[in-house]
Amino acid sequence: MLRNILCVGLLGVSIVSAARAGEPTVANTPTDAVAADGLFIHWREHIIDDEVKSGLPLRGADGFELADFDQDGHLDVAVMWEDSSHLRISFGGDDADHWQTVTLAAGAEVKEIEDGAVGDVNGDGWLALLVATEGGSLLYLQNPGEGIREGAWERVVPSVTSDRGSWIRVYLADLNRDGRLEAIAVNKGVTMPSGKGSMDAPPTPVSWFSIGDKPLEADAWVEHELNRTVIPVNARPIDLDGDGLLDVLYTRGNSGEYDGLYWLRQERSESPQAVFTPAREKESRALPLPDSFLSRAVNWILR
Ligand SMILES: [Ca+2]
Ligand SMILES: [Ca+2]
Ligand SMILES: [Ca+2]
Ligand SMILES: [Ca+2]
Repeated sequence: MLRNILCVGLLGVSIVSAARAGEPTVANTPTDAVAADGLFIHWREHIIDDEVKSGLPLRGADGFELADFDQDGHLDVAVMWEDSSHLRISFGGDDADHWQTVTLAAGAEVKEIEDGAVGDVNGDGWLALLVATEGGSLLYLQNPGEGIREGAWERVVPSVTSDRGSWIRVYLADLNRDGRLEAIAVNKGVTMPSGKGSMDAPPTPVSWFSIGDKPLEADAWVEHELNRTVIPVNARPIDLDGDGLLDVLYTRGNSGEYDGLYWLRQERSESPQAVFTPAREKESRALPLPDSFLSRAVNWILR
């Protein structure tokens, strides 16, 4: 045993000695990667935001969204720090090492913040943020135009998203092409610290929300269910067939035989049609048909 310890100890010393002696490491090995223009490719890291730079115990950077929030011609990065419950924006500039970072929200209102979406929700030309928090609700933060970097963004929790358990994904898209954005969000329901917990949960919805002209009013957000499943995780607005009409692509998991990949295709018709045509006549507990809607949900599909 002592001999083994000595061997391991000596090996450790020898590795350290080799590194100190300038032996090649993965990082300092000269690159042999060549771009199409004949130049060699290598990488240089720059710190945008972390605990050392900010002085804050930032933990668990998860989602991020890119946009030029202050319209200065440089991309900025909104970062969702899930474990420490921070929403911060780093404003870019000419210098790769110079970023101005502000905290937009921290603590209970962004508890376990997971995901975000960017869009000009109120139509004033400035990009806002809508975020989903696993420990709370959706939170809308409106870009003030003036004082963007002071972090004084007005905000609201859409009342229909309160007390619903965990929200895990959110998107903004103009589903009906009227020039106004709608939100698409996934209500996971149960909270699962560290990704662990019981899967024995009631179905919860994937929904879209009409927002109205005054997004800072909590009751302006009206929910419309698209789907329910046990612990839903993702549903993305995308024009899957390129016909100019946004569809919703979603995965349904944790619901047994009805798990799968589903395409909710948006269709248009000259005369009114049933708002939703399910793929099967009989569905699972994961997707109750319209007579079992939540009372606060209004409709499955766009009006
Ligand atoms: Ca910018
Ligand atoms: Ca705006
Ligand atoms: Ca719209
Ligand atoms: Ca389409």
